[in-house]
Amino acid sequence: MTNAQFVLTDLNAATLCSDAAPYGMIKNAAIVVENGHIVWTGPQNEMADSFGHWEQRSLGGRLVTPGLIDCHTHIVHGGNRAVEFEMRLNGASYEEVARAGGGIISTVTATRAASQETLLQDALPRVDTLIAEGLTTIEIKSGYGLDLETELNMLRAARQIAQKRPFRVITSFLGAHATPPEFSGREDAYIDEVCIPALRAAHAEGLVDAVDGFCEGIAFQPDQIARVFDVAQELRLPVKLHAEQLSNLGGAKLAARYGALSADHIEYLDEDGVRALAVAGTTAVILPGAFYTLRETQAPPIDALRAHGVPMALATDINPGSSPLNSLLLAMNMGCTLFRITPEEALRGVTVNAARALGLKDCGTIATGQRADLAVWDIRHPAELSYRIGFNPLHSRIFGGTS
Ligand code: DI6
Ligand code: FE
Repeated sequence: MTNAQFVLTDLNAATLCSDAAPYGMIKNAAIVVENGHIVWTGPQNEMADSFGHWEQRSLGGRLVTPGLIDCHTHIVHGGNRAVEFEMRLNGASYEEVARAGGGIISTVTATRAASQETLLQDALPRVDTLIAEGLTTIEIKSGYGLDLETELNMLRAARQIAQKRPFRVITSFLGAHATPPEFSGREDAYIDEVCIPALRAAHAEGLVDAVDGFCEGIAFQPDQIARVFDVAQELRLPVKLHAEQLSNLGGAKLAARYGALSADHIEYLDEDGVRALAVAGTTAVILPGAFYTLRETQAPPIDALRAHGVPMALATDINPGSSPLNSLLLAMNMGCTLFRITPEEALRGVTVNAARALGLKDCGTIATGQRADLAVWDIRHPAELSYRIGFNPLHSRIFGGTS
């Protein structure tokens, strides 16, 4: 439904705007929308009379939150790794799986073999599942091409999603995700000859909103990531980093040095790293789907992040290997149960702090001047979003003022 001016009435709004009331909750609220943006919100009985002449849409006492934001996904990729999953559960070792063509390189092979159209068509059902959960913004990474043409194709497919669906897409260039077989043992050459030229080409085509990397023993060392980040800086692109997922290489400190938007995974982050994130104003993105799939036992340092006031975001990390988790609501539940974050932290993690992790200032809360990206829920209390497992109480979604 499109109408340039309307008022949502009879609702409770979890605005996430302030810490004063839990969830920034406004009971018996109204939200006034004009030209795709929120122009007023507050208690309905305080609404100016002039808005009373606009179209009124009663939400029957439902709960409204900002549209949800998945700030870390690899949702565009070729093929899947279900057979590998099955092989491992039938007792195959990691080496056997790798010899049979499994692992991240099997996704690289499948992604290279796919056309841009196939990448798009394969991603759309996954995207639709997220939209049905009230998401209005998604971040999508490259990183399964690892050659110039395929990295660009992934980003083009990601951008196309925003043309096919009412969904905002933010892209991250993740050329420094893994070393492709043709550069095996020559990581530096891969960074210089493929990753950096691909970043420049993708940027020139307007395909890059941020630059990401995977700083890990099995991926790239801090000095290699730094070379990519130097180019990001030159291109005036913000950076973010997969840091401290499996070990501590000082990735968070590196990210902080570059004023990163976010440091993601961070199971092995130590207190020094937390401090560095706090000083830099970098958001910590926690990804319980990968923790769960890899049967990791070390949880991110939630207490230290809280103590140092580091904002926490929460995302799916949707990818065909370590996190085939296609539900942000389930990620919220997992964040609470596996990492002991609170339901309020989970909701802030997929709204206001997810926006922060993407450098977005016009979404993630319900406030005057924000985009009218809203999710309307058939629930009474916002904790219900994190509490149930495998249940989707979405009533309706408003994207840029359109439902
Ligand atoms: N972190 C991960 O867990 C993966 N990539 C990353 O940056 C795994 C990707 C895959 O297995 O396909
Ligand atoms: Fe990831």
